[in-house]
Amino acid sequence: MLKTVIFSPSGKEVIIGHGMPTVIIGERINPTGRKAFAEKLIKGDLSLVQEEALKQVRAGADALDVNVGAAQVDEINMLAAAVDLVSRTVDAPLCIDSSKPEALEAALRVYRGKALVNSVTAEEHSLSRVLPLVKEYRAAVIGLCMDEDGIPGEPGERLKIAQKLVERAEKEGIPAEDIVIDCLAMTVSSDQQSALTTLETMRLVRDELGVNITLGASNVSFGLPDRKIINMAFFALALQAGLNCPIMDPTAPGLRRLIKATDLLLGRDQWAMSYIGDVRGYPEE
Ligand code: THG
Repeated sequence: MLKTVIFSPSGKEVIIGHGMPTVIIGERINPTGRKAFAEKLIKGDLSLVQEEALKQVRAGADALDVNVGAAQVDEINMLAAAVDLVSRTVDAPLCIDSSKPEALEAALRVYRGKALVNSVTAEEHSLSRVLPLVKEYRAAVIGLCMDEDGIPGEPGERLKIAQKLVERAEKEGIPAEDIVIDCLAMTVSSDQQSALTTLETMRLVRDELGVNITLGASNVSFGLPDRKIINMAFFALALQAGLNCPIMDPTAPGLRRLIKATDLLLGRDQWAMSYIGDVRGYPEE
């Protein structure tokens, strides 16, 4: 099993690995679905970015996803500015999240730690543009299980895409330990088999490739009432299936504690140190 090491500019490391405690990547620096957040970014106001960075680290995030993508936002300048501000505000490694390679590059240029680049797909235009950046800036990268034909419905087909991502990265000089695979969660409101497909894909990717696994897991409950209980049930299943660095909301009530409890039950928490530390650190929850 492979270990992915990312670190902040001060050198604070976060290690992602199967059998190890789950790494929480905070998702809240993201204007998606948040009008006020997007409006501030359009004006060049990064106050909410800074606020969300502090709030999430205090809530137990191990790393932070930074995404400033929204209509009318100058993403090339704003992503670099946000990455710089967040890394001066909190001591946690960053996951740099943009669909625009130019924005990823500008942000990687200012970042002095080892980042996780979010993301590359198995589409040729993405592989050929993003992998050289990951190599040049000595980053790690999230590979999405999708290609020119979209996202396959079969776990075996998604595994083939993950294999291709690892092979292409290795050809580019990026070791498999620096590839984190996103098996992609879709909502169960439109297809009730979709969560099972994601779970089965994660098992295959872990057992066949040994690489680390992320997921934007809250996608699973879109369009349904009482989303938090669906997210929590899915998390417990997903952690057993191989998810080890979810992109999630660390401030969601109960979710971080559920992850610590599940890690303990899955033998990922030696002497229950992480679970007990969590209860001591957050006695109110
Ligand atoms: N995989 C990878 N990266 C990703 C995703 C993924 N990055 C983006 C996204 N998916 C994960 N991040 C978010 C961020 C916000 C929300 C969901 C996923 C979200 N926001 C609320 C909304 O839209 O209603 C608003 C939050 C609030 O105000 O509290 O749901 O899958 N690799």
